[in-house]
Amino acid sequence: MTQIIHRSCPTCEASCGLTMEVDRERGEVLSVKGDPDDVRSQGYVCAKSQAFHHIYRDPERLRRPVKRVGGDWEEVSWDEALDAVAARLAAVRDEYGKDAIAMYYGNPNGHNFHTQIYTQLFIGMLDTERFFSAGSVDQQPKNLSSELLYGNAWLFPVPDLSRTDFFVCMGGNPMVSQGSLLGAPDVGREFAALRERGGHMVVIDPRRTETAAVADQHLFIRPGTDALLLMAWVHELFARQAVNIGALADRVEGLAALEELARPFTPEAVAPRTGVPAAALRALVDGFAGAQRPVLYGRIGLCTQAFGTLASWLVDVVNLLQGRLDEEGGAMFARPATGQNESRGEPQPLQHGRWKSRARGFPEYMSMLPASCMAEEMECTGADAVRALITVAGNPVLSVPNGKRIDAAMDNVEFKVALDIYINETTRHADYILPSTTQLEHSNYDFLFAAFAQRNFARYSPQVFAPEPGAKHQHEIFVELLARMNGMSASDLDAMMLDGLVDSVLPALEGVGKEQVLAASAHHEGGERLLDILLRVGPYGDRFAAGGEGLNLDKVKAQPHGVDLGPLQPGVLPQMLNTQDGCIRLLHPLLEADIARLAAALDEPAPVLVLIGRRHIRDMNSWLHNLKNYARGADRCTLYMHPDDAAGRGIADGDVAEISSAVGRLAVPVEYHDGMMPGVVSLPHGFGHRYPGTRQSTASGQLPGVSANDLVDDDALDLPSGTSVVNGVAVEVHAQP
Ligand SMILES: Nc1nc2c(c(=O)[nH]1)N[C@H]1C(S)=C(S)[C@@H](COP(=O)(O)OP(=O)(O)OC[C@H]3O[C@@H](n4cnc5c(=O)[nH]c(N)nc54)[C@H](O)[C@@H]3O)O[C@H]1N2
Ligand SMILES: Nc1nc2c(c(=O)[nH]1)N[C@H]1C(S)=C(S)[C@@H](COP(=O)(O)OP(=O)(O)OC[C@H]3O[C@@H](n4cnc5c(=O)[nH]c(N)nc54)[C@H](O)[C@@H]3O)O[C@H]1N2
Ligand code: SF4
Ligand SMILES: [Mo]
Repeated sequence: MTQIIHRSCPTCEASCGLTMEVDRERGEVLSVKGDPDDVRSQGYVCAKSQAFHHIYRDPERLRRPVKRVGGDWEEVSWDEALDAVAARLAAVRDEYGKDAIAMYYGNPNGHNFHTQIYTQLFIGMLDTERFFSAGSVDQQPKNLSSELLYGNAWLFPVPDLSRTDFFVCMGGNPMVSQGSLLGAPDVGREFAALRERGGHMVVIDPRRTETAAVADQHLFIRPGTDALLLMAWVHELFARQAVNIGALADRVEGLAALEELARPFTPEAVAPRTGVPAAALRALVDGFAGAQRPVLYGRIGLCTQAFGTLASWLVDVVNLLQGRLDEEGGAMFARPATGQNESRGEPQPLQHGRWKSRARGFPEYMSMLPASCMAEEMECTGADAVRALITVAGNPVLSVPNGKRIDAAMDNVEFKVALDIYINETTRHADYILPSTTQLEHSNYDFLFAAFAQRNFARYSPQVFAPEPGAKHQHEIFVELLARMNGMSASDLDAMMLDGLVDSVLPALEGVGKEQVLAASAHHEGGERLLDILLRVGPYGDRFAAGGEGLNLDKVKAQPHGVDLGPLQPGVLPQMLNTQDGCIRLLHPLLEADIARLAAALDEPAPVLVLIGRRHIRDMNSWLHNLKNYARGADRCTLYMHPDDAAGRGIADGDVAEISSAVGRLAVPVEYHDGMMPGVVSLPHGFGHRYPGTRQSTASGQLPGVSANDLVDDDALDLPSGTSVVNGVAVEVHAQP
């Protein structure tokens, strides 16, 4: 029998609403379409909306644990696999210490509510100093900037696209990525509406991107120089006496020191490095100042570069200095129903530098070491050796700089386990692979991305198909491993989670006791019970008042198209700030030290040719390539080159050329692209499905491509945050003989 189910797409941050026609008995998805009644996306979907049910169906996806036997794989029972893995991990920990276990955490974890809520438990109990994640090839500079400015590493200002009249986009390509840290289904519609109401849109990017194509103006910038451009913008604001903070003025500290630090960065001084003429920058500053509701937005191109933290921080500073932070049409703060953006009362000290990596002594940030340090840590020997590696929904061999070195270093590690659903470039090394259920087999809640969405909303997604008997959800795998490693029962650990959560919310619930919280949420199970509690304590919650107003999970579940909680509100930041004494301190020694490094960079010679990345609408990092409907079409793993750069090197359109960097060398087809800034070439990441022993025959057969990360130098880091520099990599390109 066919049934209609509404849920959100778990593939990217937009989290579009879907209408799925399914036959539950036969486990078949008959169609997936945009849900016209979804409170946010109103029917919009992109080409990847079909991805997750094809993943569910993919015959090469793992459904049961596998164990490596020589060069082959053998299916084993869950009990056998969990017992064996837990025993080995516990033995390593007991003999060599907790830091002999390394762990890498990948991006899909962020799209699964249950995994997210159990993550703290898993990471906390493993407690390894060798913890790496995709975050340090992504948003970690923004985390650091937010932690320094607002006291909450996950409190990100989002550009209020529906009300701005002047939108400046740097280092993001939302027309393809569908928006990141700005949560908007159908951003194309937002941009069209902006222009229809007479607004103006500027894109600053080393490539004339798909987003630049729908903007009023595009400015080329040399990769990695955004912090220089933005410091010059700040310089201009002080020089023009145009700093006007507005409502937050009383809370901002450090203006005089910032003015002093910005002094050397005049538009003329930075122009030779940025490639943006001083007059063009001044015109941009004029345009922004002359608009009613301007806003500046920066994304991954600003994070994963040499001055990622400074550039990310300066985006907020530029908005703040012009009164555009926490204001309508400016950079605003979402208020997710699960409460993670609310002030937590007690300011926490900055989590930075509490320990260092063994090999290069790089400081930890947010309990993590840079993913770019992973290979060298696995190369350590003796007392510092990594003896076991856990990867959780991640593919660092393709997604992390110098992936070939990671691939080789994995051979040094005696025991490896992957919590993953495919045998791919990374997991092929594992001794055991423990595959979780996939998205259709569990419920979901749009948790992380509601914290930086364009509108406040709450959205529950029901489970579509019952998992195969015995199959495990990711968080169950976490719990079962921890239980076995620590001689506890899984139910003890679940009880610990519930207890910890209830204790943490009680102080915010005057007059409500623990018993009441437990009784009122008792009809929900597992992670859903935790979700119910978070919703009820959150800013729209019913606060456990029976029959009262306010949200709880039952009410959210009753709204299959999502609950609209209204547009973002101005003036919410003071209640969200978590800094000492409630002030926004503009500067911090980490930033000041990096501004000195930035000043020194003004005089350094620039490489002749540099590499940047790009994304394609049908890709999602490295992991959708095994789906036939996304593997079709022309090769998209090509090197975009400006025709002059290519012709000058004797390379014709379509030729296979050799590209080399400090760490690697690849042969790749060149595609002429007059939208490239001269001196800049572009290659997408997530390809390179060429390793033996994987089980993704469509990926390796139909679009293997090459891995951009075989060219990216793992030595190069944004120093304050430890984020990989994947944009602005010095390369050479030669015609092949
Ligand atoms: N050069 C360059 N490198 C980059 C970037 C770039 O722009 N340029 N971007 C970076 C960014 S932003 C990111 S987020 C990272 C991504 O880096 P990663 O997260 O390491 O890589 P992915 O390719 O997303 O790998 C996802 C893995 O999760 C598995 N998986 C998918 N769904 C599930 C599931 O439901 N359960 C389990 N257990 N496993 C699952 C897949 O099989 C795959 O192995 O890449 C980064 N790397
Ligand atoms: N289709 C698709 N969508 C995705 C993903 C995907 O792989 N495919 N990945 C998802 C993930 S994990 C993330 S984190 C988001 C990322 O979302 P976005 O940040 O929008 O990602 P990109 O499309 O890589 O855009 C980065 C832009 O920065 C530019 N750039 C590179 N270097 C510089 C520089 O030095 N300065 C400036 N100003 N610009 C620079 C690039 O040319 C590119 O246009 O996308 C998500 N959405
Ligand atoms: S934009 Fe596409 S991939 Fe992203 S949530 Fe919407 S349908 Fe899914
Ligand atoms: Mo990402």
